[in-house]
Amino acid sequence: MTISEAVIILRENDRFMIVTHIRPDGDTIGSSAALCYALRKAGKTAYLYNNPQFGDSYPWVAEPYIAPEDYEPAFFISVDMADASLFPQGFEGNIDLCFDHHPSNSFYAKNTLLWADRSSCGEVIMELVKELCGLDAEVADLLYVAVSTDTGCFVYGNTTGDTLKAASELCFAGARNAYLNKILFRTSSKARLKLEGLIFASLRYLHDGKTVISVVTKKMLENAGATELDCQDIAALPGRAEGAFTSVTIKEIDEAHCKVSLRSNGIVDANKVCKVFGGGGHKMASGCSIDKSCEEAAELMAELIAKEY
Ligand SMILES: [Mn+2]
Repeated sequence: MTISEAVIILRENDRFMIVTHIRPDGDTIGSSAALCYALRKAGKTAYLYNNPQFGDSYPWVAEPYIAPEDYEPAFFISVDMADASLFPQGFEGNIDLCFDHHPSNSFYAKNTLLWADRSSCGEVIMELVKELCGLDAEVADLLYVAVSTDTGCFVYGNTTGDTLKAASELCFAGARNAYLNKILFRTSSKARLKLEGLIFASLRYLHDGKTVISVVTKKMLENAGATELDCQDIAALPGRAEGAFTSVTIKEIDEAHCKVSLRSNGIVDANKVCKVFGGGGHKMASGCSIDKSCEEAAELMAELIAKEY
């Protein structure tokens, strides 16, 4: 389906309900809010389904668009959702139209507009908004949240010329890039900062520094006053060590269980190592659960990784 075809469908329908995915991130929230704003500007009634996890990330983005309890929608749209298993808690409807950028999209919706080569759904929704009502400063901010968060502020490997072109267009339309970058990427809770300090101070360097292991215990979280929300993306921290090929983050669940994230520069196959414990993912990023203590898990991972160099 093309953008123009999607716009025709949107113009023919009304009373939209836009659905974000479980554990909503900046892309699903920013893109949905932008679509909602644009539909309203085009004269439609539109709201976001009240995802119970909206409060966990970027609550200020979704808040103005959340549907009241008595709202009766006639047309359902999903944004940034690859599969119906990612419906938020409490949502059991069918989706009329899906906007997505995940190559793994399972085509669960009646109609799907999929741009699998784009960094974020924000890039897709931006083109839609341009045709529906044009970009203005308010929608540009929302789309900037989407595109910047899915690319780690234009740092991850999914950032392309198209991404930077989209970001440029958003800035010309009035997106407050410096202001948003400060809020989104350069501000952390005090607990998060303390936790990062504890993590960096306790990194273990093995195999001539090629392997870096971080063990994150419940005690460390307690000392930092950190909650689950303060732990987002901690698996990215040990890999920042100079000379690291492989980084392991082991998070304690209890004395006999832990969660392991493995990141690799490609020399060690992270997927192969995690499969030993029934986990998996990609060659450069994988995860698994191990029914052992953190210390035992650290030893096992170190042994397996050593064999791969
Ligand atoms: Mn996304």
